[in-house]
Amino acid sequence: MTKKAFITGITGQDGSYLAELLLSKGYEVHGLIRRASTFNTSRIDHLYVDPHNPDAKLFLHYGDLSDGARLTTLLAEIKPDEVYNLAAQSHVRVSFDEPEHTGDTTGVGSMRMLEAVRLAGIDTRFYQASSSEMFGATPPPQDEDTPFYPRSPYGAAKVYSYWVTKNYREAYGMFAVNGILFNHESPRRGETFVTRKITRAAARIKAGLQDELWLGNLDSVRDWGYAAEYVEGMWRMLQADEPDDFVLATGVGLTVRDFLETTFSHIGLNWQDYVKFDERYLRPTEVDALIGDASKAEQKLGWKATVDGYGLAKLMVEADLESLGFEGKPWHDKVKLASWSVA
Ligand code: NDP
Ligand code: GDR
Repeated sequence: MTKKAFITGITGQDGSYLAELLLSKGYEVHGLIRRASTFNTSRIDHLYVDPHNPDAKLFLHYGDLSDGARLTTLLAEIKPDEVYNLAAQSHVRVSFDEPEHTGDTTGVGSMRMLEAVRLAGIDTRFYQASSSEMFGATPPPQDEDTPFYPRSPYGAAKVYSYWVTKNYREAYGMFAVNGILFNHESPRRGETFVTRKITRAAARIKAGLQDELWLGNLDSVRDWGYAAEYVEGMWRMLQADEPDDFVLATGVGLTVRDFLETTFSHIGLNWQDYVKFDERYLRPTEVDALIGDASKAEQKLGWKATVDGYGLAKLMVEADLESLGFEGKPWHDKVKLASWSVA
């Protein structure tokens, strides 16, 4: 029997890698997509097969985490074996500008998904995209037993989602798990997150297209891993015998400055010649240091990261350099442009 998966956030960084992984495992994949006035499928266009084709395995459906009735109807129709709730307003700095929207999407949106599973009366396994931002001010190393102390509307919304996921597990016996993932990046990372902002700018500087890079706090420490490896961990959490919560991390911490230094020196540049400070990129409250301990995932799921922040900086700047002819679509070398039929 072909397994069916439903992914919210399929157009995002993680959603695109997860869709690839599940398709490669023979799943039929259904994704939730927001209606927008411009195409927002660039990260998954390379997976496109015309849905009229009998070999099509990937299907998109309009919907939004703010619309609980739609989520319930969709899940009742599709009856997925696995649900991955990856959709969120995922930018921490933006969550200070849009706290209410972030609470509604990143927090209450998860509850709407859980409630949709319950109301649809389907037997499905549920993955919640929880975050190391929940640990916030609690110092590293952080693992599954570390207390939460969120430092942003985003972090607080993720704490709500974490607990409501756990509550549905305990209250309704649902196979519902939290993957507590530390920062993970890739050439598909959104351009306003610091790693991609740095690697993209470095490549453009090297190519003579840009001559400065404005950044905020360079002292914060992050544990950056590779997104393509982290979606494998998500999948493994849903294949376990019992529902449980897991940290995924590399265990290696770098400052933003370290990431800058690694990126620029890898392509023969000196970052001090280009980087300028802009206080607009500071957060009202910062998360100073996140370094994860993923021993539980290694022991129980056999999952271990192999790429750390130093490796990522090199991999990402090389990808950005390669893609300069394809501004904004760096992973598009093998892509056929598609026009999705989602209605
Ligand atoms: P992205 O920002 O790349 O993708 C977010 C996705 O959510 C997009 O597909 C976006 O759609 C969708 N989305 C946003 N709002 C809504 C909404 N109201 N209804 C439906 N869909 C919506 O995030 P990532 O792929 O990096 O992260 C995936 C998840 O994991 C997020 O929940 C994030 O908070 C969490 N996380 C991420 C980490 C990381 O380091 N990447 C670490 C820990 C947790 P659209 O394309 O239309 O904008
Ligand atoms: P983060 O990622 O907040 O950790 O959340 P981000 O890349 O935005 O920031 C990391 C660190 O870099 C500092 N920084 C800057 N950040 C941005 N975006 N832009 C800048 O110009 C800049 N200058 C310095 C920040 O202050 C911060 O300390 C990510 C998201 O993917 C979340 O969804 C996810 O939950 C967490 O990772 C784990």
